[in-house]
Amino acid sequence: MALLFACTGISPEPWVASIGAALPDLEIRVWPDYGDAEDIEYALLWGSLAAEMGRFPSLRAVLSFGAGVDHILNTPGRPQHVPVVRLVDPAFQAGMAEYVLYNVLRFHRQFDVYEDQQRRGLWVDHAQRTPASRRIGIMGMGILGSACAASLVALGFDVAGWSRSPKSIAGVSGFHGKDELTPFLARSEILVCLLPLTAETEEILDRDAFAALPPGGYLINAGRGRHVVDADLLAALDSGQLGGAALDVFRTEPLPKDHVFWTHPKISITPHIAALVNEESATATIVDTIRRLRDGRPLLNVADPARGY
Ligand code: NDP
Ligand code: OXD
Repeated sequence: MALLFACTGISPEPWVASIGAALPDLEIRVWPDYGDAEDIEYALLWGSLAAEMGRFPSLRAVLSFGAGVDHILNTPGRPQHVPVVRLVDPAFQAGMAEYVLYNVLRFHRQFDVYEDQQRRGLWVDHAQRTPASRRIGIMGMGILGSACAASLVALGFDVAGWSRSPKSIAGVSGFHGKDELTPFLARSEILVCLLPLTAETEEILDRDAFAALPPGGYLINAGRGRHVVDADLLAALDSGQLGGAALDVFRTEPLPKDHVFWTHPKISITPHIAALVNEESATATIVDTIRRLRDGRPLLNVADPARGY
């Protein structure tokens, strides 16, 4: 039986080497050279190949190569009976916390304004607020959102989180469900999106959401590009309702060269790098999942297709 590496845009060699070193008896095949389809028992998947998984009759689990599983669950034609396992790489939490802290501090301390002033040769200072007076809102209080919240609380920020179910997290004001979205947004001067992409969260960051934020608020989006209605974001930035946006994820990735986001003065862009997979820790997680399947032990971090994440 074999593992299929089916991750588009990711070089297979290091992963075949590291997983192979930990599981020397596991045969690893690389898409599209999967050989006899009946041999494929596990698939490591990233990108647009979820519908192809239907051709493997012995498939026991699909392992997402990312924390997000929208690329699998939202694909019609994927084998519905096969469990989908999220990649919960411990390195993601640290990486995402760094990305969020960097961007929160950039907006909080107005470094975006000072960068612009430098370009214009302006020597002007602006009032400095305390972290305790700055209200940060995190949409999505899961593994990544709660790690970011803890880092922001440690710096003294006034942090709130919004999730589907109620949460009680030290130092974080909890909001949950649709009814509490507007009051949550109304107190979020810097809004961080770390939601999974589901039918309920797609295009959640629209005109109404931006209008609900305090005027001059900021958006940091490291969830998915499809959380945002791009035209509404541009309108909110251009009207001044939003003071700036840091975007790591986009509807189309790579972001097309002629996309207006690239040159917008209030948008900063990173190429889906907020939290990158770490080869060592991600390999350990992938290997653990395969060992659990082999030993008949319960799987961890299985996505729930009904919830969509
Ligand atoms: P989790 O599944 O651990 O957490 C998801 C959170 O979102 C939970 O708190 C959940 O609520 C909440 N949520 C889901 N649906 C809703 C809803 N309809 N209304 C309110 N809250 C909702 O995910 P992770 O923290 O591991 O990852 C989050 C996302 O981050 C990924 O799906 C991916 O899109 C993105 N990501 C981006 C990366 C990057 O580099 N840019 C890297 C890794 C991930 P509840 O707690 O009640 O279930
Ligand atoms: C993601 C990831 O889900 O990079 O975005 O893991």
